[in-house]
Amino acid sequence: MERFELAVGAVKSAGAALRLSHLEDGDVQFKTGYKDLVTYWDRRTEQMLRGEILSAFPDDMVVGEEYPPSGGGGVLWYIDPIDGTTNFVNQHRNYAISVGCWEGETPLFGLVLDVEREALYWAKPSEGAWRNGERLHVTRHRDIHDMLMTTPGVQYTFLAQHEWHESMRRLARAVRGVRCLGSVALELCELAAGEADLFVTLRSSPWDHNAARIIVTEAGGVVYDIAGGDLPLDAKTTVLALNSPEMLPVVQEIML
Ligand code: 2AM
Ligand code: CA
Repeated sequence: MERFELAVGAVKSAGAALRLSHLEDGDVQFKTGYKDLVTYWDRRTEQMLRGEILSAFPDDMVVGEEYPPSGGGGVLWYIDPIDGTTNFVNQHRNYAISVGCWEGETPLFGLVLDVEREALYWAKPSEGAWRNGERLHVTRHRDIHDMLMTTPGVQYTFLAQHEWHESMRRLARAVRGVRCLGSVALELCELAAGEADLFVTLRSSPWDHNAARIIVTEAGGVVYDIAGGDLPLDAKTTVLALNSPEMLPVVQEIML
C-alpha cells in the first residue's frame, strides 16, 4: 500500500473512534496550564497512527505532538492526533486529525480530517486540493476590506502583549471580520476552501500546519511566517497564510 492510501485509512478509522469517544474523569490533563490540554484520546490516537505508519514504513520518521520523534531518517511524517484539543474537550466538534508527509523539503501529501463533519481535506503536489470529492480554490478577493481573517486564539493574538500586538490590531481593523475557530489545521483548510482570505497565528508547531500548508498551496494560496519570510518545516513558528502572493505587500503595509 502506498503512503497516501495508508494515511487515508488510518485517519478515517482514528476519526471514527474519536466520534464515538466520551471523556471520562481523569481523561483530561493540563500540560502547561488550564489553557493547554492533552487527553487520553490525543495520546491513543497518536499511538495508533504511529503504529500503522511505522509498521508499514519502518524507515520513515514520525514527528508528532505527544511523543518524541520515532523511526528512521527517511520520509518525514508530521502528525497531530487532535488539532483543536480545547474544542474536542469543550465542544466535541471543530477538531481535526492532521497528517503531513514530506520527503526532505518536498511535500508528498497533506491530509486533514474535520472529524465531526467527516470532511477529509487532502492535497498532493500538482493534483490540487480537495474536500471529499470537491476541488478547492482560494478566494479571488484583492481588497483588504473584502477579506475575512481567521486566527485560532483571541487571547493570545489580541490580548497578550507581544511584538506584533499593534500590527494585529491594525489588521483586524482593516479586514471585514475576524473569526477564531481554534484549530490551525482547520483554519488553513477554510482558507483553502475559499471560506476565509487571510490567516494569522503567532504560535504554531510543525504538526499543526505542515499538512494543511500543502492544502493551502495546492488551492492557490501562499504561506509565510508573519514577517513574510519562508515558513520553516521543522520549527515552531508564526504563520501568515494568504489567498494570493499579491496580498503580501498590502498586508505588510498595514502591519509594519
Ligand atoms: P492543539 O490543539 O494541537 O494544541 C488553538 O489554540 C490552536 O493553536 C490549535 O491548533 C492548537 O493546537 C494551536 N497551538 C499551537 N501552539 C499552542 C500553544 N502553545 N498553546 C495552545 N495552542 C497552541
Ligand atoms: Ca494537538
